[in-house]
Amino acid sequence: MLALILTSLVTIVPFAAGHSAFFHPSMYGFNVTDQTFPFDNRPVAPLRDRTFTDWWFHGHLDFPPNEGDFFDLPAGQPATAEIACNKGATSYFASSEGGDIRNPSNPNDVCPGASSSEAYHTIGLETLTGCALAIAYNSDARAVKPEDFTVFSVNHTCVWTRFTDFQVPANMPPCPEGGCTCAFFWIHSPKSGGEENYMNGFKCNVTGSTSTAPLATPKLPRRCGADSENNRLQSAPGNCTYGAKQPYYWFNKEGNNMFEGAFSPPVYNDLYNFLDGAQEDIFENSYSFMPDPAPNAALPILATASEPGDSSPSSDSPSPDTTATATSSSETSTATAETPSDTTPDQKQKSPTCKRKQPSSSAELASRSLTTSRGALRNSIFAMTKRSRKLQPGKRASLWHMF
Ligand SMILES: [Cu+2]
Repeated sequence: MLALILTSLVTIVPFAAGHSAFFHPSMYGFNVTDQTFPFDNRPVAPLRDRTFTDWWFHGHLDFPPNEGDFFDLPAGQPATAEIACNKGATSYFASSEGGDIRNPSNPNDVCPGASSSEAYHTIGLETLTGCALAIAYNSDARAVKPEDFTVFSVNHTCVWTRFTDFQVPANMPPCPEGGCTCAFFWIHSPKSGGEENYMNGFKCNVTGSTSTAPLATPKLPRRCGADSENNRLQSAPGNCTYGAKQPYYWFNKEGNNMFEGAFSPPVYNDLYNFLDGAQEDIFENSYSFMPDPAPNAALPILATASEPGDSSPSSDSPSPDTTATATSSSETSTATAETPSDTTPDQKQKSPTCKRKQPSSSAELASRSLTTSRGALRNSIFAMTKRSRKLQPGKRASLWHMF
């Protein structure tokens, strides 16, 4: 009987077994293999229940990139990263212990031979939760502290494609001598796998700067968006953190800055006021008015938002939409969402199995099976989400009434 129940669970919720990481020669730990540490500490190993030194920079600070290796961040343009479940699935396969495992029929395959739930902890487009790049204006990674990182670019459809564009804000100032320190962050959907953080540090450099205004001091993001899973059908724009925000440090033994439970992980999307694309409002001069967030707080005013002839921004649209307009070019960043084919021969990934949570209630199970069985609706829901983002918060809910 138990076996029967387990079998049906597996049928409903695909088993999640894979992890993904950012790969580039500029990263810390680029040449770390499963043999380097006494345990598998490859860049793709998920971070959870670790001590600070074990999760911070993935424990890879002693494995810096070679002199002169930087990940370039062209101001106002996309920086294309490679994300994969195995170094062998990236352009850097030559230094991977398993050699080239790229999918010849799909260059965007994040994890050749694996299903999407295995590779990216998603059961479809609607459970992609986004990932982020953060920056600290300090060339010395060892001197960088967690509160120094500011998220400057988000990709909501991460980690769906190997080549992932991160739009760089147009006003990014130049880095100091020796470059900046950056990191990739990702926390996946609670619907496809257990609690996991991902962090890969790397050396980066802003190119083509046209502004010298520094970044503002980053603050903690706040959960303020519509959250139907928790019966919050409306967003609370006044309760959001605007401007420069820190990345999430979650579910480790030490150094956490977010304390959400296993079924409500902090994610890089509208739920925490992380718009898709470049975070254009992270600078000291981005806002002319910035009240403390609270459910009924007044909305901040973008310094660049008011134009001659505009009605008073404070009485008008909330900042999320103002900001969305300012960053609308980032909409083009989203890579084509296509399910990678799983035709490649069985490619054994060395990733340890992710612990998958059991659904907490039959109601949740029902909603999961509903989502998975309505594959045809997926794309339209995804499109609705994108559309909903551009609407006034008050009007967003009405979009969803048909569901
Ligand atoms: Cu994983």
